[in-house]
Amino acid sequence: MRNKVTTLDEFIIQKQQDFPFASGDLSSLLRDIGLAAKIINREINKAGLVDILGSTGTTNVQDEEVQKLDDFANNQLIFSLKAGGDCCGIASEENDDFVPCNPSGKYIVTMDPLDGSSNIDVNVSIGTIFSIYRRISEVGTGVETADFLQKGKEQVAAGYVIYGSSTMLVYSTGNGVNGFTLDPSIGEFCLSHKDIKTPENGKYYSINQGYRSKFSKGLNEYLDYCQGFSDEKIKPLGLRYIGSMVADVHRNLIKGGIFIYPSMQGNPKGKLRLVYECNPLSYLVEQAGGKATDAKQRILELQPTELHERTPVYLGSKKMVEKAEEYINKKK
Ligand code: P6P
Repeated sequence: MRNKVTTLDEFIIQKQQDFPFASGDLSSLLRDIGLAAKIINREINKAGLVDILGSTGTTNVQDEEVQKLDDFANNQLIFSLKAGGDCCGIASEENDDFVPCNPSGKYIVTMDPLDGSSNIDVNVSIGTIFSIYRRISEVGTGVETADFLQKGKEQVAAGYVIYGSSTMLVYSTGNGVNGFTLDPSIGEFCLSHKDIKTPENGKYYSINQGYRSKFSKGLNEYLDYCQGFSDEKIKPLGLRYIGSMVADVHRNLIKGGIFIYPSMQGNPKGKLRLVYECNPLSYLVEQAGGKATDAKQRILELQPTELHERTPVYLGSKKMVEKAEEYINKKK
């Protein structure tokens, strides 16, 4: 007899019963995202077969070439969230400004609709990242910029979808992290990774070492430590860097490890965006028992000042982040 399968929708409804006074709007919003993810997954899986690979020939606010699947994912998520009616506004990596939705909605969403898009054409895992906050502006009025610039610790939910060897949706509403694997035979995300806890130590570190000449002295000393060259003489760690944040963070979340995109010469704030990449993934990592900082401050405590701002990020196994901070902040 097969074990009972718990679908994402069933799980969300079960969890909602833990909050008897919940109106169900957040549950409904999460289901809207799950639906969009299934439709995006379908397009990604046939990307090699139809003309949706490649670039649209346009660039986004990051001055990055917009891939056709980026556009499709962005439009699908916006459509699904607008149709659901629980969201009053969306901030997306693909849109210069936020997208107003239903003024009666109680929540806002920030998202990177398809992170790692440079990997789309070469069949490497990519991901969708999302964050949900209660709006701070008055329900019934137009959403405002301040709604999107809340500190990450105000998130009521966050998650990602990884389109990899299998497609998974991993999310938290503040009571732990759960992972759901898409079963294409029934078109449902099914609970497969209950209550994910990230190991407090790990054997992988993820960073683009191609930029070492631009890193600080302390960070390079940490990398020497990782490779077994320091006086601490540790067993060298494995370098795993896919160049797709969701894929690197997902592996490290499950197996243990640290993901770093640091400040560097020419890019003091690094590359990754605070509002719709680092905040949601930091929320999840903390919910799974890990740590997320900019080498000095907790990511979730940073005060955003504009939608597309960037931040250095060190996130993953708690003891690994602390070790990296020790090297980077060592008194010269
Ligand atoms: P680099 C993908 O473009 C992305 O935004 C993240 O998914 C990834 O971790 C990072 O950039 C890779 O950047 O500079 O190492 O190619």
